[in-house]
Amino acid sequence: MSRGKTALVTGITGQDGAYLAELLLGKGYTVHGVKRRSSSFNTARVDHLYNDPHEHETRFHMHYGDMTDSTNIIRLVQETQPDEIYNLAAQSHVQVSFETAEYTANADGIGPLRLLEALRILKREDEVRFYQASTSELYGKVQEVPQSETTPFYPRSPYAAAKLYAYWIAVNYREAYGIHASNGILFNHESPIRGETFVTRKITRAVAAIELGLQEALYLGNIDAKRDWGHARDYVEGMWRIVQHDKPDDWVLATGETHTVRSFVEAAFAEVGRHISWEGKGADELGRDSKTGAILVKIDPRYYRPTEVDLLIGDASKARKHLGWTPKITMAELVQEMVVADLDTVKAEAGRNDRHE
Ligand code: NDP
Ligand code: GDR
Repeated sequence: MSRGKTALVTGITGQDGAYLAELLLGKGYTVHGVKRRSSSFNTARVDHLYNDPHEHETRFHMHYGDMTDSTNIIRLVQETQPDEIYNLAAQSHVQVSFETAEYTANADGIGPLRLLEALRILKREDEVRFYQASTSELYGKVQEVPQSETTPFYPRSPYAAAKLYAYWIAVNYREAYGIHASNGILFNHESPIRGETFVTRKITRAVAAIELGLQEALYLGNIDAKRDWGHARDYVEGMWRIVQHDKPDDWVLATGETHTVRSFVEAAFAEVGRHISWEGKGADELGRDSKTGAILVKIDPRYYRPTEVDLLIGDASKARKHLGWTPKITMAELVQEMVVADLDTVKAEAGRNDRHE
């Protein structure tokens, strides 16, 4: 167990930030998380870390910050004196990046540059290890499968283009200034605390709401897209291993399995005992409950993306060999955990709404 290290984690209020904070606190780290000022509460995923009656409270600190604010970033690095920086902050929604392309470039592309420059300005290039949250979206248009560290990139969204800059600036600062900067090229990873507009969570929430009689149907875009889905808990363990590795490098973390959005839908409904039968094509396709005939899934072309990433399947053999990392949670276990959690969450929300009526 590594004791006494200090980590600065941007994006602490997001899915990965919460799992990573938990992991690092468990390993004895002091964790400084960066959160954005928001007009409503945005710390739900990490609130339990404050409330831990044991020692977490004194080793978990939150600071206001934003990836678009250079002076703030320099000050945070100076004040927290981290041994390790995990840059997880990003406008991380691919479809939203088509609407907010310039902001996404600023936060996701120039943001990491600001952190790396802070290390130079503060003359901490030799003392701090840097993790950049890179992504399988870099592969974009299919060049080869499975995708590995040597597969060429072909970004298909403003998000992926911004992350491409971040990837290469991390590589460049490693080569130019000797910074221990590593990229984790992570394939999709999900959990019960996944953001509600990503497709897996949108599906599991809808399955719960339909099962509880609170929603009629689920509207989706391209259900033929294929993704390599793992569990966030496994992937934050991989991030930590990447940073502990002596040599800074670039690493794929993936399960090596791919599934369509359609099959995720089927698996999620199966958790509540419903079987989906499909009919029609393209935007007219429907998913029916094969017992009752009720239409449970409809296509809404508004969720189609201007350019899509059709197929992701990762080859994580380098991480397996050199980091000893393998994902432990299967997709079936992931789907089950998410549906069970959403049945509870949606029920609790409905109860609260009833009391307010
Ligand atoms: P989330 O969207 O759940 O979390 C993103 C975090 O970044 C949130 O804490 C958010 O704050 C914060 N953030 C957004 N914009 C800014 C900004 N301008 N300044 C400071 N903080 C900001 O993402 P995940 O946890 O799923 O992903 C973590 C990282 O990994 C992201 O960089 C993502 O792009 C990348 N990634 C994710 C994968 C996945 O499958 N989950 C796969 C590969 C890469 P707030 O809560 O206030 O919105
Ligand atoms: P992705 O995740 O774009 O892979 O990026 P998302 O869950 O948003 O989409 C996965 C696939 O599902 C299709 N899809 C829909 N997606 C959403 N969000 N909503 C829908 O209604 C819907 N219907 C079909 C999409 O078209 C897509 O093909 C995630 C993010 O976490 C990124 O930050 C990260 O870098 C990558 O994973 C790896």
